[in-house]
Amino acid sequence: MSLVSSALAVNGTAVQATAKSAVCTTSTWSGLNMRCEQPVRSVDFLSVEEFQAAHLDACTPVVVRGAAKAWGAVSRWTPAYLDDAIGDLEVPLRRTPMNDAELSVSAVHQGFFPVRELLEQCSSDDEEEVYIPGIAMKNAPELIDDVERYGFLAGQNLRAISMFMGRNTRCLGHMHPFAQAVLTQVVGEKDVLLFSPSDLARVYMHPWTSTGFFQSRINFHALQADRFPQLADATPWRVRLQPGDALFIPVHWLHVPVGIGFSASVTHWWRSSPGQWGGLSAALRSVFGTIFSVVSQALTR
Ligand SMILES: O=C(O)CCC(=O)C(=O)O
Repeated sequence: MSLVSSALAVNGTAVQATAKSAVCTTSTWSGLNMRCEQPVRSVDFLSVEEFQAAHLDACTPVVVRGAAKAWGAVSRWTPAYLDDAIGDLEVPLRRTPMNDAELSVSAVHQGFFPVRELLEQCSSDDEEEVYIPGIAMKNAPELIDDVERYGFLAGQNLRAISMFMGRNTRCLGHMHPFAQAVLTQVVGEKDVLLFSPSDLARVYMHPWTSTGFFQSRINFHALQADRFPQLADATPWRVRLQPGDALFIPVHWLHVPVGIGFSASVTHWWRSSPGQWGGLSAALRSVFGTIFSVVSQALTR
């Protein structure tokens, strides 16, 4: 069927990568200076203790290859299965304008549509982006048994699970002000570009006095590098996720996920503790940006 074949399609920039390769070999972010790129550490197993010491407390990402390969979601989440389960659910649609150098949520938000309609769009012959960001899994109870909990997260007080799906998805560059996250690739492949908290000053964040304080202004998907000269001094980290791979995205790390062809992912969330934060500047931005956003949203209501 056409939905399934679109699940196997790759965009023009993608090439094959083996399940073991931690660094992408694509030009997904062409125009980005990758001279000083860092690979994300890639492991086949992670104990609770090692996760805590080497990644959570050290505020450093890691990818656990095949961590979710036994999940029902990985074997069952075809477009037809998702349509049966949550086809009627109304969800937001995002699309990244490719001729704008700068992005904000208002530039990408396209309104709300039933999942069924968006899955149908994913099956069309073109390669246009169809991005369904962050469906709370509490709104998709039909799918929750397909998702499991990781052993290395034992002891973390998991707060929520979200799912992201679509075709050729292009997420805005953003960091989580307070949350720790594990992004699991369920269907298809996803490239993720990351920048550490020490690079936040070089990735052109929206002002902290705006509701987009946790987002970058840069359109990484159509990068006009000459508009953002300080980006050349930042160190990009990249990883390509295959179905079943789990990526730990530490608090305050800017990340830019790109789904290749049809893809679906799941994110587990929990609260960070201040000892795990990514430095003073990221902490101040998170605290004061959140206060500013809450107050300004309350005043405009
Ligand atoms: O996979 C995506 O498109 C977005 C995921 C994400 O940003 C996250 O899990 O924090």
